[in-house]
Amino acid sequence: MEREQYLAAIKPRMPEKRYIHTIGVMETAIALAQKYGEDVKKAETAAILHDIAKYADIEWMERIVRDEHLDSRLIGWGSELLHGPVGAYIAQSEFGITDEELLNAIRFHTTGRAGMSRLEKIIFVADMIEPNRRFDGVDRLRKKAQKNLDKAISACVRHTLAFLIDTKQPIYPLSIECYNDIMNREDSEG
Ligand code: DGI
Ligand code: FE
Ligand code: FE
Repeated sequence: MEREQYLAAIKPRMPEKRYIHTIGVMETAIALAQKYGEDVKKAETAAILHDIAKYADIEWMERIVRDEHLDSRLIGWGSELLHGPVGAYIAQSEFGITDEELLNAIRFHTTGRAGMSRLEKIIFVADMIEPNRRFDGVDRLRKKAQKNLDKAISACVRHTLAFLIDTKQPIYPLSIECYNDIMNREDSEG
């Protein structure tokens, strides 16, 4: 499927604001893919579909987790944690996407995970720094993304975890594994 077809498919599934965010993620992901030598088309498609499940019914999403044997730890965590894994399921079942790299970029876009691929990092970072995002520190993250993808993902993951701790929210196991993996790599790189 082409860009315009994917965009037409997601538009009715989300409010205008989320659609504008998605366009921002798409443009940012394409630019990062070009900069870091990643498949531009894959980055484009993953970005367009990354939040497709954001407004899906939570009971339906939990049913998908059970029926499709997704990560069973997801039950009870709510739509913020469900929409990535369920989004990957929709990409596969409704849009016929079979590329595991592309599906993983959608699946892990909220939490990250240990051993993220370049495409996963690009989608995670693009989601945080797209032009419509406004929060303290976003400009520093945007500058890092222009310089070094590994430094950018490190800063983005640390920013998310610091925010979760500040706002007293529980941290999903994959988010912690992602953080530990990045810190261990930085340690071994000196
Ligand atoms: O869907 P978006 O709003 O574009 O962004 P997202 O999918 O990266 O994140 C959605 C929300 O999930 C965001 O408010 C941060 C939150 N989040 C990310 N990791 C965790 C988390 N929430 C909890 N409770 N635990 C996590 O580990
Ligand atoms: Fe999301
Ligand atoms: Fe998003």
